[in-house]
Amino acid sequence: MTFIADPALRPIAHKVDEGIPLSKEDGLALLRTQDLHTLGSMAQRAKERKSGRKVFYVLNRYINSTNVCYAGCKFCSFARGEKEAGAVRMPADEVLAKALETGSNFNQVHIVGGHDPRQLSLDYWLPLMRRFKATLPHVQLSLFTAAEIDYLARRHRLSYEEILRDLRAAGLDNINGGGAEIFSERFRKLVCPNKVDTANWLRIHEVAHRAGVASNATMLYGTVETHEERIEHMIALRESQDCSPGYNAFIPLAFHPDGNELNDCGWTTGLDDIRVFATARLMLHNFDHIKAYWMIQGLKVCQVALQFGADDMDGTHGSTDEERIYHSAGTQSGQYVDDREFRRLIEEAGYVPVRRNSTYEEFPFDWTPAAEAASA
Ligand code: V47
Repeated sequence: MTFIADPALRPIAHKVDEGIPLSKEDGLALLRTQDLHTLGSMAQRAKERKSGRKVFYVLNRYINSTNVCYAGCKFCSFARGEKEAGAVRMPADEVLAKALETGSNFNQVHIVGGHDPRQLSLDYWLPLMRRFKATLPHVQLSLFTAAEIDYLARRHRLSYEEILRDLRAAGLDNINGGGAEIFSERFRKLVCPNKVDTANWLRIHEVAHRAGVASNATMLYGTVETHEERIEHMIALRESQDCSPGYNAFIPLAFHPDGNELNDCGWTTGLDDIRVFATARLMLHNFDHIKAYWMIQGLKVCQVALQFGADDMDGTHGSTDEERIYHSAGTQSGQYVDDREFRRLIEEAGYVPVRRNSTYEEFPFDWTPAAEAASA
């Protein structure tokens, strides 16, 4: 390591080189440093130890199957009451038809929705998941967040073990990382009191991992959380990964303020975004991937994040009008990015683009299910 301007980062650089887990105080120093050169180079070295020169993306189809939700989270601009203007609730046939519009050359369907008393039920999801697997067997199902699984379990009076066993048997490959918000009871009481609590969020992911379902984890930052709470959130995830491995990626979610009750918090800044990516890469030594999700921080910040520890840009999304969580909250990102654009951005950042699925199996760029079937 060359010259380190911020003296607070010197002992951290040593720990990173020796593979020693970072403490809460280290995390705070990383989040607050002005020495972005050192921060970036430490995070980049940590990234390269995990994934070398690779940066991942997935050809996928993204769908919000329902925005009907009564959880009442204050950061949310997406939720609607079922009779409210703008409520969208897709019948199962429509969800499958939307995925099929994408053709067959994709490797993941990513679906999240609200706590919708009509749609969020096993009677809706289990048959739909089986139809997906019968029609598109090469497409991995990345469905629900832990908040939705908690809702399903309570609704059907099943334990997390039972519900995850049923979802796995119907084809669930991966649980999305949402619903985590910030793992602080102070924060949750203020911002999302009706959502699954921290202990149960973590337990659902741990039970899922033991049932053979992989998962992601997120952190919503830029509202009323403190720096300490951000770092405690990362440490809770690190401990959960140690106790029950199965998290693939950590995804920092920058707050979007349009049209929700936390509007006064405003937008995150580019520097805060970059510090969060790098800090996450360094704190979460037992997570293989840090995802810079282009729709959330924007393609430009996400490309820079590749030099600050991120090694994944998420997916193409495969549609022109589907995403509503971030589009109802003011994102300036579009709805679709093609794989050539991912490759251009990744190569310009000095890395090698790699096509993946939800569980990070790798595919050649020109992989198609038809070509695979022909070569089998
Ligand atoms: O939990 C909602 C967030 C999450 C806002 O696993 C907001 O790859 C910012 O699960 N500003 C749901 N964030 C989305 C989700 C997700 C997102 C990206 C990647 C993955 C993955 C999963 O969306 C919620 C909440 O934290 N969210 N509203 C908002 N205004």
